[in-house]
Amino acid sequence: MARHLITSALPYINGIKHLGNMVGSMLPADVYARYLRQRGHDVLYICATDEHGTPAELAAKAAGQSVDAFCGAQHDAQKAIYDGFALRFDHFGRSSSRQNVELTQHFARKLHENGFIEERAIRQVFSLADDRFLPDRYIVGTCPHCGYDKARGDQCENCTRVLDPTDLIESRSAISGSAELEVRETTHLFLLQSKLQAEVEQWIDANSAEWPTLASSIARKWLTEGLQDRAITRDLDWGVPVPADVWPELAAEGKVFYVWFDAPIEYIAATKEWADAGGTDGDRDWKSWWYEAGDVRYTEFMAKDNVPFHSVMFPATQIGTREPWKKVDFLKAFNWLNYYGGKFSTSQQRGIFTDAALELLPADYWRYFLIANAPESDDTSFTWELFSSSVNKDLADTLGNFVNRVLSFSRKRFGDDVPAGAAAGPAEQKLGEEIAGLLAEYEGHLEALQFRKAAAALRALWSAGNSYLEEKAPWLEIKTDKEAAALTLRTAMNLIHLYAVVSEPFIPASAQAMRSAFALPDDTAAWVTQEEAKALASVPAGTAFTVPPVLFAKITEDDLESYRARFGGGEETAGA
Ligand code: B3M
Ligand code: ZN
Repeated sequence: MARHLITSALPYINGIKHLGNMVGSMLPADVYARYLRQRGHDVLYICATDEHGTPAELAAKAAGQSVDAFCGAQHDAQKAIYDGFALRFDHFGRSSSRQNVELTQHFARKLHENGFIEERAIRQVFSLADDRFLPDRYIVGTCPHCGYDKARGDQCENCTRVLDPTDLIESRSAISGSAELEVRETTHLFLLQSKLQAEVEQWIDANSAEWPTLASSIARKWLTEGLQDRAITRDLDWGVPVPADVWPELAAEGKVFYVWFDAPIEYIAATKEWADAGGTDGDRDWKSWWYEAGDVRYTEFMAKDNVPFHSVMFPATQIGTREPWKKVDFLKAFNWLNYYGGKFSTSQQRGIFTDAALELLPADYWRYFLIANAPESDDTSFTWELFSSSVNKDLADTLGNFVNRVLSFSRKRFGDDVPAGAAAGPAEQKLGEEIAGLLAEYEGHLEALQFRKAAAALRALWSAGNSYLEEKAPWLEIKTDKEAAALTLRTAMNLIHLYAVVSEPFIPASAQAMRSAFALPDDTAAWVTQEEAKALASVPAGTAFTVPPVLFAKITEDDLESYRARFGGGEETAGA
């Protein structure tokens, strides 16, 4: 059996993430990791905060903190939220770790030894007032094409034209607003990606056949346009320093690696962090997951804007080391989740942020909704109306109500133990066949990382229970044939147990509540086999049970109104 290595794109440190960030990376990765663990696979799910770069520096400055203190606090804040969402990382690391510094420098040394790094002098804008070089997007001015006065040095937001900072009229620093700018010469390290183009192309040809089209088409596009050599250092105080043994002058000038150079290396370094944190248990062999790891299947999760770095640039970096680093086997990419047709926006605080979401409702509501509506084949839109109808219909009515109705009715009529009743008949046999078929479908979609389809199959499993119950109508059976009613209830309770087991990847807390309704001391089942699905007899007659509190509360019209008022809704649909 293959070992499964799973990573989700590293959330950037500069603030709390919104639901769009969550659905495109960490949440589906967690669902997949949970599923594979339940199926008995050896799984390692790694994520971390991405902590370097100018935005981190500026956010720290805005918060009046040192970058170090800011990142520490923000890491903890993000981690607490992800715990709240029940994301079960094996390790949630930090790209500013010692391990990542060492490994990033190692990668750079190897690339240098193999002739893939070159020093080049470039001309860059320096701000006297800020006493620093400015990245292109921190230079603002008037667009020479359309006259927009807040155009950035890399692009004009208004007319979308790509710009060079020197194109701007009346340019000034976006940090201080100062117009005292001058162009200075500075030396940077360049990664010679052009020399790696052919090898990356070969690797893509051999490995991307089963990737989603969204991912492979982006990779192809970049390769067709041709890989450009790329500056991998920056003049910043915060980042992985250039190793002094190889580049003494640059190190003395305080150059650090560009955030996108060290961030993907953190996937590996975070695995080292995990191993180092494991003390003496000896099992945490980070290297076997990443180096000459032929038996490992590596799956990455990310939103589409991160695909170029993961499909082309990071593999180029790995290939250039001439070391046998594990490269991605399956790249699962997502489109955007929009908020009423416009963008979720961190800078404009538009949409729903993960901390606010958890204040409103338990994680399972969000987990289910987001995965069931994941933007897999297209962008999708969050609306409160869609959210509440999906929670009310699927979670409250179809699943929650079934669980509650069955258990309360049985307790009222037959007491605190699962009743025995008649032997299973044709209706139960038919139900078992149906459940087994739907379960196989569900498994197939999860294996194929088709999350919306998996959610639909799960919903169909829940619905099948409802249809069975309506058909058998134990509340009528009880009037004429107690044994028949007991059979129906026992079968329905077995469905509840099956739902608890197989729904866990989506709604872990509710699954736990459903499962612990039954006093089954030897209940270690991680998954349900086809035979077990057909038999629906894992919970035998005589098992004691309790009725759990209502699993999912319905979202009312009043709730809806207050959510809309608090978060803004349909009125601002322009694509801001
Ligand atoms: N931090 C994603 C972002 O901030 C970026 C991902 C890094 S993955 C190595 O958009
Ligand atoms: Zn313009």
